[in-house]
Amino acid sequence: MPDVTQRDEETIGQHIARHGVSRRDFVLFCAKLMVAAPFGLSLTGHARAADVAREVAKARRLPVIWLHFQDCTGCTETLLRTSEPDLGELILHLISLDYHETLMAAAGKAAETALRTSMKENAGKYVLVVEGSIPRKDKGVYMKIAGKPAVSMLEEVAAQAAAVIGIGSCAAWGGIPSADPDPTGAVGVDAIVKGKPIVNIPGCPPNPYTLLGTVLQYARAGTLPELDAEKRPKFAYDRTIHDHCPRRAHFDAGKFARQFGDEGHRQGWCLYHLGCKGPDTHAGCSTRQFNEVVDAWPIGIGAPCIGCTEKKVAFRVPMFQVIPIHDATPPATYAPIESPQGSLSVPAALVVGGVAGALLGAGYVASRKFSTVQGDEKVPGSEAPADPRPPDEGPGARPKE
Ligand code: FSX
Ligand code: SF4
Ligand code: F3S
Repeated sequence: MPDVTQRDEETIGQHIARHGVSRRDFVLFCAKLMVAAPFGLSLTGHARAADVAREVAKARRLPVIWLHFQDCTGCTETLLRTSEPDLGELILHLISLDYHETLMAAAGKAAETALRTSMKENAGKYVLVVEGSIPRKDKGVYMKIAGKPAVSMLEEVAAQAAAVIGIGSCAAWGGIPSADPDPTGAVGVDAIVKGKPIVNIPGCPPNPYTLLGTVLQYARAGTLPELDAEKRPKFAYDRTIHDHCPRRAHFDAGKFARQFGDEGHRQGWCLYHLGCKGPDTHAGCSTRQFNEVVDAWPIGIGAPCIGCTEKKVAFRVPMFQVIPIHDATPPATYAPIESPQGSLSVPAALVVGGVAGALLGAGYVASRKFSTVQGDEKVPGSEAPADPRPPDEGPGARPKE
């Protein structure tokens, strides 16, 4: 781990040069950042990774204070456990990680001093990253750090932060600790912190490049990315897993795994009938994956997506429950690839225009029929299909009614 106690005004470029980081690793990292944030960040809006590297190098290292509450530390793990050790090391050169309970060598009073020093020296300038949910029940008694309830610690450190980022589903909305019966009254950051810009980066764990893209954009331009209604950066959560899933062709062709380990599962067919929540889940896992390992993401290894980035899905909807499809199904027929060409006389064009108008009108009526707006007719086929699985048979079994 680099020297985290050093507070400096040098740029990322100067810092990595001083630490002998290879240009190859740096440009490789920037290429991955471009994949993670192809749109929506001015930082990555360049054609070449070398141009993104030039932009990132100009930014100053942002002081970051990272608090841990009720979590499994998977968010930190996914940030640092790249399959390429140099990349994990490089990430710690990009930010000035002043306080991080599971990474810092200091403990006890020395750790507390590091936190106070960073808060004082960087008041109003540091970014607070929160990992884990905050227990609120019974005055927050279920978690204390340095003798203080987590909820008080969060309020105190957030008060002087420039912005607060909730990393992982636990910090974004409670995550696993908030699952029924929720013994500690677990909540996310924005249930506690008021009056500060808050960015949620859910996922259990989330993609680390979403965090790095957000932090580096803030360091370079002083701006946060555009957010959706759940305070998630749109650049990373604007599409569903289903939109870009490598198994989507099987879904469209009606080829499904019906049981874990059956022929369809072994063939890599769609996992919808095993409870995949990909159609309802906004995240970039299908294109960005994890830990620099090809196919290292749930569906890539044959496990259905549980919707871990969605507040209303993960740890709320049973893992193997089959969900309704809200989007219209693909067309039964496709336009021909080559259509015969010819020219039209004026009267014929008028007739065709009339027909086209009528067809558009019919199309509009049809689209109203296919609409999922409340009060409209239901999308044909949008009802959850009958569960084909037998009850009581292993992990893929149908839940008892
Ligand atoms: Fe939660 Fe982070 Fe899930 Fe774990 O620590 S988002 S339990 S992967 O990793 O907070
Ligand atoms: Fe992929 Fe799941 Fe959609 Fe099937 S249902 S295509 S496995 S996201
Ligand atoms: Fe989570 Fe689904 Fe991605 S479970 S990690 S959003 S594939």
